[in-house]
Parts: sequence; structure tokens; C-alpha cells
Amino acid sequence: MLIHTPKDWALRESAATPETIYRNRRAFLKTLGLAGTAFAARDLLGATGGFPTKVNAAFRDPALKPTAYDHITSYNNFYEFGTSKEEPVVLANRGWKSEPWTVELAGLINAPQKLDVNDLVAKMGGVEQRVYRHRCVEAWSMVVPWDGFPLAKLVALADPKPEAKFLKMTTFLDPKSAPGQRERNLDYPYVEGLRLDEATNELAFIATGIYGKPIPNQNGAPLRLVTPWKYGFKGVKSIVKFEFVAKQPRGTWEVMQAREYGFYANVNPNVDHPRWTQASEKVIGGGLTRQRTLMFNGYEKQVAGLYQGMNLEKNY
Ligand SMILES: Nc1nc2c(c(=O)[nH]1)N[C@H]1C(S)=C(S)[C@@H](COP(=O)(O)O)O[C@H]1N2
Ligand SMILES: [Mo]
Repeated sequence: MLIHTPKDWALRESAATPETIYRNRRAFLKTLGLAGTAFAARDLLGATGGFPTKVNAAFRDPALKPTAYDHITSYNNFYEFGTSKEEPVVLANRGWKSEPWTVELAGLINAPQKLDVNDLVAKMGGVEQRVYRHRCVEAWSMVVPWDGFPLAKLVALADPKPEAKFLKMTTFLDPKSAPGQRERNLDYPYVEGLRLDEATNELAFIATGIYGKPIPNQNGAPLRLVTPWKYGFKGVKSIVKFEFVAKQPRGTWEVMQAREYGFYANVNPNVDHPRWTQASEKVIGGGLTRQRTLMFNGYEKQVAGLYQGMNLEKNY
């Protein structure tokens, strides 16, 4: 794996450390007389995603050092826009529009609907910021300050019927805008799924921003799933449909290679990928640093109960 060298397009934020971004935002809010107040983003910026946000201290482990904005937004997996880490930042910003965006709630629910992403965010009560570990199945990791809302709130809005046991989430399909879909480098549209009790776990999150700014196209604008105890490929980007179903859906990577990528995809240092170890991970932005991978990516306390009595080697 190559260490990313910033290109011209990646230098926009290069002067901004995580610290200065926070400080500048605070200064900005102060000039508006809004520091410390909760308010709706659209009134202020007219931006997708409901900004700016409040930090949720319950999801901000002070021991976690957020990865620089530059790395988070220029080292990406988004196969719709290329299979390298560097292509998505260019190819997802060349004509593909993540705005306006309609989201569909469908399936075994009492409140099926199609709504604009901004209306959805408003119904969710705006956005909050959480700092989560992000661990890819390829054995690299970051720490990301995501802005967004708990997936449980969206599930409540959909109001599932008792028969609904799983939530299936689907990415847009637009081969004209997405070169990877034209090349069919995966089976599109990209699909992922969760058990309903996983979807309503307090950690499951829908991100609409990063570092208090609308989420860039290459990170899955305008909204993507974040399940920090699972490998990154579960975090389906640019979602157009949330469908509540009775049967366990098959994810795109599971369809491609079921022996390597399972439905659960819980981060587990004790179960290796068939082609490499999962016991440790490379830290993006951390030079040559590798660190030990933690069970459930460090979220054992919040999620271990979901998998009680399950064989995690068989249910990988
Ligand atoms: N639609 C879609 N979602 C996707 C992917 C993808 O290729 N297409 N890649 C996944 C993988 S493998 C990872 S690690 C994360 C990467 O998210 P990031 O680029 O924001 O770090 O997105 C996931 N979601
Ligand atoms: Mo990944």
C-alpha cells in the first residue's frame, strides 16, 4: 500500500490541522453570535447536511486523535469512481451531482416515502458530530469526526412492521456519471445490509459531513452508513434507498467473494482474512506506524451483546 502524496487538488485544506479547523469554526460561529447555540444549518449556510453541528461528547473518546482532513478526503475506497485510493477524489468530482438527492424508505414499513435529503436531515433533528475509528478490511485505519444522525432515528421514521428483520441499503446507479459502473468492476448498484438490531444500535450512524463540513463526494455524499465496529466496506456510500426486508440481504462484496467478505464483517483481530492478517493495522497519516487491531474495533462494550452465543469465526 502506498503512502498518499498530496496532489494539487488535495492541498486546499493542507494548512488546516484538526485543531485549526475546530478553532476556525468556533471563530466563525462567534462572529455570527451563534457559538454554543443549536440551530438549523440550512438557515445559515443553505448547505446539504444540516451544518454546522454540535459535538456529541458521549461519542468523542479523548484518546482518539482524528486523522487529518486531507487524508480522510483523499485516501478513499469508492469503486464507482475507480479502484485506486486516489481516483475517487478526482472522478467523483467531475460531473457527478450528489445534490439534489432523493432518499427512499421502502419495504416492510408503515411509513414508505421518498424525500429530499435535506428534509430527511431536518426530520432527524439536524446533525451531531461523533469521532469514530474507521477500519478497512484491507488492514488500514483512520479516526474520523463524522457529522450526521443515528440510524435508529431513520428506522423510527420508517416505522418497520414486525416482519422486517433486516435493513438493506443501496447506492445510486448511474453508469453515465460513474466510470466504475461502466467498467462493471463490481456488481452494481452497491448494496449492504444490517440486522435490524444492529441498525438500531446506538453506534450505527448516517454521516452527512466530516469535520463539520458537508461530506465530500468521494466520501459518499450526501449520506452514507457508518458502522464503526465493522469493516469499512459495510459503510455503503451515497445511499438512495433504505429497504426493510424479512430475509438477510447479500452485500456486494459478499456476492463478489463470500469466502473473504461475510455478512457480519465485524472487526476481529482473531479471524484473519484468507490473504492477510487482521491482528494489526496501518495507521493512515501515521507514517510507518502499525497498531494492534481491537475486538469490534474497540466498541466491544456497545456491540458484543448483539452477537452473544454466535460463532464469530463462522459468522465473519
Ligand atoms: N458505494 C460504495 N460504498 C462503499 C465503497 C464502495 O466502493 N462503494 N467502499 C467501501 C469501503 S471498502 C470502505 S473502506 C469505505 C471507505 O470510506 P472512505 O473512503 O470514506 O474512507 O467505504 C465503503 N463504502
Ligand atoms: Mo474497505
